[in-house]
Amino acid sequence: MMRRYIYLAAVVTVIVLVFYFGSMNDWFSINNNNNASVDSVTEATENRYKEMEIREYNGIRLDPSVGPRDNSISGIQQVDVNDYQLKVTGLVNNPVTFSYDQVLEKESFERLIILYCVEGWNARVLWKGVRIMDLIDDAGISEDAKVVIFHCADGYTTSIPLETIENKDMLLAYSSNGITLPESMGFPFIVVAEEKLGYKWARWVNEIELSNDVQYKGYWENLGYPNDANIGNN
Ligand SMILES: Nc1nc2c(c(=O)[nH]1)N[C@H]1C(S)=C(S)[C@@H](COP(=O)(O)O)O[C@H]1N2
Ligand SMILES: [Mo]
Repeated sequence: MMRRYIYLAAVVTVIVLVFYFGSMNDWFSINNNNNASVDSVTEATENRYKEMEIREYNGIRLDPSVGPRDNSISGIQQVDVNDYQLKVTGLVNNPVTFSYDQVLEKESFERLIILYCVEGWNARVLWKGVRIMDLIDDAGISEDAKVVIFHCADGYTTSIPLETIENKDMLLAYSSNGITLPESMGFPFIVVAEEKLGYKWARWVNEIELSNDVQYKGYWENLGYPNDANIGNN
């Protein structure tokens, strides 16, 4: 009888030990996995920097201008600058069309601005571009224009009140972190929608339309995202 109890106790002890060390092992491997994924994220971030892209500005670290993954509605667009045109249309006195070079001839401005995406990532990037107002002024604004609708090569649209563009002196950028704007970031042009969520940062812009439709909803706005898109509202 006694032998049977000893045998049972031994079996139970072995089972307990197996579970104990087994779970410890799991615990270690979970930790190791965590370390591994932290490392691979860092490496992935590292890999996102393009050759020649500057990584620091006035002692402030810059993020890679290409985001962690592409969520564009129709993938990355390839725009040929040789037959590219940027149009200013709608409620203007005389619609104008700029070539890529004509946009680059305008006075340029450089600004360090963070892009916040609703998906939770952000990127601090040094942008260089022209004032959107300088492009619009060439067309002459009609008195009833209230909103600027940006149209893009992939059919994406988004809008920003004219007043906001004026007050913030918003830029249309052709360069990020010292290099030509990468294709994935909207080459040739991206709207630097300072203090607005990522979906206002129209990429591959090919038309700037002035409108009085203050209710206008772009692609993501139409799917329920707030039209003001202020950072912190989300
Ligand atoms: N033309 C165009 N511009 C666009 C988008 C798009 O799909 N098409 N996506 C917007 C969104 S939601 C964000 S967060 C930023 C950055 O897009 P990414 O997250 O795909 O890099 O670009 C914005 N501009
Ligand atoms: Mo986004």
